[in-house]
Amino acid sequence: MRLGSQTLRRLPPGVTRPGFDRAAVAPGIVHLGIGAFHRAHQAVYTDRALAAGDRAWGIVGVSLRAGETRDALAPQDGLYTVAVRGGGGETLRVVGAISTVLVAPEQPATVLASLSAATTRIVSLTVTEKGYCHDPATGSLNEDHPEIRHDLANPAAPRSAPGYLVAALARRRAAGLAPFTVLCCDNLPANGQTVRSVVRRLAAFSDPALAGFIEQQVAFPSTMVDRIVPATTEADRARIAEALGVTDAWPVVTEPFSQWVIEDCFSMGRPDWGLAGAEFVADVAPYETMKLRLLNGAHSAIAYLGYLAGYATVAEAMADPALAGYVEALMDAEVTPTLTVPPGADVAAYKRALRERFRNPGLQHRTWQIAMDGSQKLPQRLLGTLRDRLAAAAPIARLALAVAAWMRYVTGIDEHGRPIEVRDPLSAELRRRADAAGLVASRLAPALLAVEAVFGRDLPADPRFRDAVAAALDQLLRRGAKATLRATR
Ligand code: CS2
Repeated sequence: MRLGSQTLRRLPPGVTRPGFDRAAVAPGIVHLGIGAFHRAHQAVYTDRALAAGDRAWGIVGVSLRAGETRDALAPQDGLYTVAVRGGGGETLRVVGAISTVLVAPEQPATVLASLSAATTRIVSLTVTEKGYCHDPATGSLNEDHPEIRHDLANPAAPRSAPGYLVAALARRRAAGLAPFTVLCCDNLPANGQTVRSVVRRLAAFSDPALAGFIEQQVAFPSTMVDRIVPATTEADRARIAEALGVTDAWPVVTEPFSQWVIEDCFSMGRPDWGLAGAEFVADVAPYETMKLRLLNGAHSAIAYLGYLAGYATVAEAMADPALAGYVEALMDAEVTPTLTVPPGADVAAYKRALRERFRNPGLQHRTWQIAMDGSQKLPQRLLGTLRDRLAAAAPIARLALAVAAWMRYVTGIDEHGRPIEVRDPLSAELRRRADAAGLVASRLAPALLAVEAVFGRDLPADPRFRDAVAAALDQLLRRGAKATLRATR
């Protein structure tokens, strides 16, 4: 038997169900990128707001690529389970906020119609860093990106997330409808402004007046989103089915912690996400920098060093005292001094909680998963911190080691000579450069530092940075990650 509207009442009493009549909910949000993170984060906040009575904020999910989420959720009437795993075991909640899932490559016209509907007041996005087709080092639109080239040639039949936003905003403007709010929920720096500039730039090619309209009339609130959501495994599915008494083909597994800080500027209203703990503030920047640099910066360092050291998950890596000691020192000595602390925040407690979260034994968060798309992640997670440290003439050895571990990882060969499946939009270029340089730090480091889309021009020009990265890479190549970490703390 399958999870769905008809089987909801058969669920065991301990499972939380949607606290509202789903038939009475009208769609108000279109969400682009209906992956696990959205379903464990924003959809849960919306589910709670719907349960509190405001029924105008149902979610229409959109996949910009494959149809697997639609195929799994359609037979379940959009219902799925959020399994929260922490020290105290596992709790299950069935979320009812998502009414439909559309698959853009199969039904582009339906997606555009949905984005252009008068009832759509918010378009939110979790399309990952690379989904914005921007240059990670500068944040500006990458006009050579294959999807952007396609969308420039076919503005009314787009493929990219920015292309869909531009096409839908153009339609709304032509129809005299107010523009929706664009709510970016990806881990980009100044994510609202970044997405605004990408979308405005893309619009400017086909319609300069539309670009001006986007600049002046469309709200792009910035957000800080935080919840660790590893990819769901077969073992998760089996365990959750057992506990539910019905099959859920598409559950998500996450941690108890959840945070959402949002700049409160919405042009067509918003759900009362505050009921579920979202914080509305005037300036998200300090929250976002703290999160990107401490959590995500440490995550990427753990991913590359941990993977190289032979650890499959973050929790396993954190059980190595040398790695855990390095992470603590990285945060305390090199990241914390660069932060502007958000009002009322206790950074020491935040870091303690982070290390606890990384150790959560209930989560199987693969180092390989976090290692993905490093070219798109490094700038906001590690390189901004490095720039601040260099400007302050402060030590950077630990940050440089994380960058060197990324370099070692993208060679595609692990410490035992086995292949690494490197997933990254730049993987081919990175591999080409690494192969040409060979596993010699004095050649490999400069070859990869020359990737301008990641490092810009300033960092490779700074001898302090160049030398620190080359020295760390040399250690990694000679001694391996484990021994390097033992010597680094
Ligand atoms: C992780 C993030 O996969 C990754 O790169 O660092 O997904 C991380 O788990 C979230 O940002 C936590 O909020």
